[in-house]
Amino acid sequence: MKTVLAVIVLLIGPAGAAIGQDITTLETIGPVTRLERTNNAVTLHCRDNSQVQLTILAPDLIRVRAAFTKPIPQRDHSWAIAKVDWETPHWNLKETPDSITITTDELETVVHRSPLLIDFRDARTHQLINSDERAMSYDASGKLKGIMFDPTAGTFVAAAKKFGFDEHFYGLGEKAARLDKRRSAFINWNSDTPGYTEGKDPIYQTIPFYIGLQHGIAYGIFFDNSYRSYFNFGQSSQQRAWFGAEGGELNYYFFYGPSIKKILSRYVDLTGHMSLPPLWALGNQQSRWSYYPDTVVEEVVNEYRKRDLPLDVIHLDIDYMNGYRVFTFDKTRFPDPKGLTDKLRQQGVKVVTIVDPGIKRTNQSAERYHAFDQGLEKNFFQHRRNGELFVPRVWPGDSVFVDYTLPEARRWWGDLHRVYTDNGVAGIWNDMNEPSDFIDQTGKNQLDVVSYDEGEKTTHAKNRNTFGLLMSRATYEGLERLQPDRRPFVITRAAYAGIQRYATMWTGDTNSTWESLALNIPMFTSLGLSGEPFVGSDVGGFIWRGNGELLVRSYQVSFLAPFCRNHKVVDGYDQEPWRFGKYYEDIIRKYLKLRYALLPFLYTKLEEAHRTGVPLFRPLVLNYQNDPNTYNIDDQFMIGDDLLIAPILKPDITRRLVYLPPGTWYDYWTDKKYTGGTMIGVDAPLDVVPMFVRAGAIIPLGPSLNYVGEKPVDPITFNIYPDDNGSASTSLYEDDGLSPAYKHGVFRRTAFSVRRGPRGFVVSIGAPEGTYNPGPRRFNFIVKGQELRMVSTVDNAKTQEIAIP
Ligand code: MIG
Repeated sequence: MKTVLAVIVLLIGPAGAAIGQDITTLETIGPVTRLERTNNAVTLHCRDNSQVQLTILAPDLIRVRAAFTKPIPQRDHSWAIAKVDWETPHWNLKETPDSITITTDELETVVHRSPLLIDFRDARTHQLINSDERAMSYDASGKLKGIMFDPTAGTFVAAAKKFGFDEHFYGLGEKAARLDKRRSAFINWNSDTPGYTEGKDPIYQTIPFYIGLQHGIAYGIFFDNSYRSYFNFGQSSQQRAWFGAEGGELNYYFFYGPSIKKILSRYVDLTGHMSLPPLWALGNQQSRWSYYPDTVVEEVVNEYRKRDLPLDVIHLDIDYMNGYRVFTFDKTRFPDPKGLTDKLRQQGVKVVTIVDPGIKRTNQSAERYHAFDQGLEKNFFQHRRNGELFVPRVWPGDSVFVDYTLPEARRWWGDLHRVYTDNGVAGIWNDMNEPSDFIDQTGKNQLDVVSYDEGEKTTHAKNRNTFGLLMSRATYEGLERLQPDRRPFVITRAAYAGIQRYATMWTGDTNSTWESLALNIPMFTSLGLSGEPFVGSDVGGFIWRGNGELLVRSYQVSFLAPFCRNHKVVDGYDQEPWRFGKYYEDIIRKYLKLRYALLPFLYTKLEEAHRTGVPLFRPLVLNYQNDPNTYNIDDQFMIGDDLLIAPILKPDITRRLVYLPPGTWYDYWTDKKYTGGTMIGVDAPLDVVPMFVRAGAIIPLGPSLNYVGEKPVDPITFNIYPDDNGSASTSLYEDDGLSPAYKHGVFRRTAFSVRRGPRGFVVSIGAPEGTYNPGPRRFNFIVKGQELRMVSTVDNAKTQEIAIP
């Protein structure tokens, strides 16, 4: 027995030991002795002098904050939170000798006094949604110090919840894992992990937010703690799901659905809505580590145009710089950056440059480097606790990092981007911001680095996971100031919750393997369930050598991902769409063209994500949360409510099974109808990705484009897929695609609905919402499965009906 145990421990290894840590050895919070009530909160005083504060933010949102053996601290700050001024909803409080109940219109929170256990129930049905398995815990006697990553970080705090026999877990941001996180465990500690494969953990980002779903009823928990954190969804026990962190507060927000969509909306109310990127960010993008000199960049763009492949953006990786000095251009490779961006812009192509956090340390040489000199003079760089400048080693060699927790440093960093905007650069790609350090990738070398942190002067333990968020924020706010009439486009690798306010993301250094491709889907869908809708992955994979088949199948996933960028490592085989021959190139062209045709649809869904937090790239469970068949589907996804895609994720396969949820579905390619609620077998030769449209949908398609804005979006073709009653509906969102004016109502949202009339069909176009006027254009209406079509020039400034005879 002993040897078996030893072998298991060896197999799990030290990381496993930390994740699987038995938190039942920790001390628990004392029983409630009395309470205090304010306008929006109840503070519970405990026998051990601990306090728990329950704040009622919305009928479906309660914050739980615990301080062990001390009062709730006055200071209350989080980089993730966007909204603090909640309008307190109606609520009431009931006390009995055993419990305290806080009731809103939707949620009933019951606190048992001894031991202090919290239950969340549906206020209408009193059904239990989530409950504490044991009282909130803390490591009073330092039992976990030995296995903590940073024993100086603070005291380990944890909350344990009962683990549902049929409970499923979603979200948790960027994890190299499947969609349903049931029976697995994770660590959050932003890490540079090139070539990661499924199971590698942690990777680049920390979004400590998850959604639990049991019997169709969903709740959310956002553990807003940026320390190294642990989430365990019944990995090795059927008793409990728990989360904890190596320091900081036990501070979490509880969201009640019951719908996942409602939880996501609340989550972005709390942590911020994604701002709309420019519409061209939805265009096709091409990258390489690295395209240089300028003539190679032009050659790639020319090749795209010559081959009739759409392209909107080309990325310049680290070699555009003068010796990896951020905010400079290499004078030989890029003698005239403005001339280059002007020339590319005439071909409709925008340039995005990479910007890393490492600023080359140049004080020991005679050389002057403005970014280093200014930052040093202003004292904006990170220091160790002993006052020494912190000198990590990254691409420029010995470097320094900015303390982005300093507001003035963020402003300075943002303003440094003038060299890019002045040179016509259209977007910024933030890499390496975990922050990566070649001296030591674990973070151990940075533990004594102190950040200003609003005057708290805290160490790396607290600030590592928010570094990428704050760097992106400084970049975004800088671009906003430099070009107030343009929407910033920022891409980041590392992040913390709230990142959607500032940056889009990509999933870092994947492999050109089928396994890596298959991971795209659960990663994109999970990110969407974590408040990050604008996601993408290097198309074709980053590391190792791919081939034409893999590249085609990869485009068949990414042509519908918000961020569609082909990118490749420095020493890898070329991977642009034409590199494996005409056969593959022709198929890739078909999908890129389809993406551009679908832009009116994709942009409408992107705006929905901005406004409601519901992502466009969705797991089936988001649309069908009452259908258990969807709970762990990793190889299919949906775009909005209407498109279902079942890509091929293995080589040499030309047929697969597809699950269609209940309802009627149309095959996108053949219009053949299927009845859902079952698996069907479909053919998928290399040029076909199985794709289905929900009956009742209308998919708007724009004209064929080489790039966004090449010509007016005219005509728009509405493909109508009537349901069994002959009805269908959609809405179309349009704006100028470039400026922030949409925030002030300068957009047009039009509702379209179709019904079966006595003769043919009738399209009703609703009165448009918003002040943006795209002018008259031609609308084509095609009723699928009926061979009916109608072309009409429409100025949809008013309500109207059009008959399709
Ligand atoms: O240490 O800038 O994930 O996309 O090409 C590698 C070079 C640094 C990592 C990024 C990758 C980029 C590469 N970077």
